[in-house]
Amino acid sequence: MSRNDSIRPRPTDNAFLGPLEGGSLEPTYSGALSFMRRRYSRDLSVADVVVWGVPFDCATSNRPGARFGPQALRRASAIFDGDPQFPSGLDPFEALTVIDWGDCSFDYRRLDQVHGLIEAQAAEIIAAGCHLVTLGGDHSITLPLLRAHVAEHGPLALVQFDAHQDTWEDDAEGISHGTFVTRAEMEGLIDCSRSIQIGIRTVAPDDFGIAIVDAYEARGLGVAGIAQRIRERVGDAPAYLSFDIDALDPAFAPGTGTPVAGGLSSAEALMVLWSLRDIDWRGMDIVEVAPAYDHADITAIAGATVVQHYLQILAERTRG
Ligand SMILES: [Mn+2]
Repeated sequence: MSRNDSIRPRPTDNAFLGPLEGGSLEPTYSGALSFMRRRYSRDLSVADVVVWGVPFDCATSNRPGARFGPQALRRASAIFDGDPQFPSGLDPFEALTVIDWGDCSFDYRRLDQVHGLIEAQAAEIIAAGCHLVTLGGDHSITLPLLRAHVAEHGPLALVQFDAHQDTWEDDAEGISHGTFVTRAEMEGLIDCSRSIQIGIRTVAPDDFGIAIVDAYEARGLGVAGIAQRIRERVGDAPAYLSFDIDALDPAFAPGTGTPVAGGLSSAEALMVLWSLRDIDWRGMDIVEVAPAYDHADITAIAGATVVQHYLQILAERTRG
């Protein structure tokens, strides 16, 4: 190698320039930070999995700020840039082609249009045969995401990690991050008899027959017990994972809009998720990451790791 070769600049923006599969030697603090350093692309013909952001938080009841969630999750995910990953020990991108689609576009002045735009853009990605992973955003966005997934797959079992049931009364006219389950039940999007919520530690008026493993019960059951309850409930039904970061205790996820003490640890939640490799996942979202209340990226790192585990699960499934 000549001296000139050794000082020739290497591309640092893998998000635009790098391979769609394989790793990157880029620093985790430079360049355009796509999710896990995947290529920014809208070429759905090459992608197995599409990660995108929905930076919307106008349906929050308490502290806003989840609109900054996608950026924080991407930044925290840069450390997971294509090397073998824990716990599979394998590089998920050897089995899966993952692109970062960028963010959902909508006009913040037209609140009544936002859910329709989320649904339409999600539907386009899903109809192309891609598995969709969404970085939120507040929990209201799960409603249009479910509509888009159900149009393709039929009604889904909902596996919801959350401090809140999100089953408050809803007249089907407004949008709220506390009623996406109510609306999903009203619209027949979820099979409540196959659905389950984990980490609940608030009380809402209705459960629609959805099974609940509340946070204290979860602590008593332990990781294996929680995972068994989820597997027994969901069975072989096609399933959607909605992970509200406030399922975690505020000690593990302070950066969220409606924190509640007494939740899961990040290790417990990640171990449960990793135990669910045999569930027929059809899509997922991670919601309510609000970095303005975060400290040392604790919440963003936990959220990015949830998605990193989910991508490893999809990669394991591809490997067979
Ligand atoms: Mn929620």
